[in-house]
Amino acid sequence: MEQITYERDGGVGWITLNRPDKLNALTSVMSDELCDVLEEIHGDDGVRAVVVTGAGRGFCAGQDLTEFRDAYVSGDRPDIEQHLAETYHRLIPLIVETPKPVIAGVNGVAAGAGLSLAIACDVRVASDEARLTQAFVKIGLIPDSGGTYLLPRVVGYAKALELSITGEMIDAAEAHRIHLVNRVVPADSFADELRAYAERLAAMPTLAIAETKRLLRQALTLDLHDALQREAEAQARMGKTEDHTEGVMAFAEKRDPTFRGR
Ligand code: LHQ
Repeated sequence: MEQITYERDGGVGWITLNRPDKLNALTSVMSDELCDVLEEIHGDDGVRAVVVTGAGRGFCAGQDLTEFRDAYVSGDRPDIEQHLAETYHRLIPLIVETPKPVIAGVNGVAAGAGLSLAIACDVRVASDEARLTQAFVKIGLIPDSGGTYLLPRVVGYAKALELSITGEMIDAAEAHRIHLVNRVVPADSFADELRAYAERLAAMPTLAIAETKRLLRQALTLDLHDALQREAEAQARMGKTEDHTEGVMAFAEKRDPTFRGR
């Protein structure tokens, strides 16, 4: 792969956006590589948690604007709808809908589609040097790549609207205050804290996590009675897993459980 790296370490799959000189701005190549690796991870039972992070000082500065600038300079108007369909409309659902927990390791600035990428992940662990912006409006665009759908679900409608129409850059502390990131850690211990968090999730019962992701997502559009019914059906399945028996036995025997995803 040219623009990302992928490495499996124990139960954690590490995806690193790797264009540090351009703050990991997203190109079509990078998007394709991300999709390919996410599809590979989907079929790899050994991967129990996934991390997406950035090389260098940025997490992801959004769409690589040089691709568009070059076209505009030469008088072209690229088909943005087609571009979105071929890139982010493949990428974002692959992250949201994967049964595995996905952690965004927000090591530095996240802008535009880079912020959408972070909020498509299930959890955001940020360095205290990270900055976040819905940059789209600053170049006359609307929040794409899931930006209108995901951000209000994470921070609420009013804050999502404000961030989207101002393009305001916020620091990690403010992002934490509005629940845009789940935790903030000092830059010099970021790598260790991110690893510890990912390993902790990878040791959890993967079937229960997969069902929880699916149920929470579905419940956003269900009424209470339908949600209760889906919970009951899923809980019946979970009650038959080895992981559930192991959890109960470990509790009774006052030891740590070992979950196997069965
Ligand atoms: C970049 C980028 C970048 C290329 C930094 N591209 N090189 C969908 C469909 C169609 C069209 C467009 O977009 C979309 C979705 C979107 O994502 S729209 C939003 C696109 N992103 C932005 O508008 C953010 C643009 N970047 C910035 O505002 C700043 O770079 C931020 C605030 C992210 C960081 O600022 P600084 O820390 O001051 O870094 P810098 O600006 O000096 O950037 C470092 C280098 O990275 C620099 O390259 P150079 O060769 O001059 O050292 C930048 O040109 C490059 N870079 N973002 N998106």
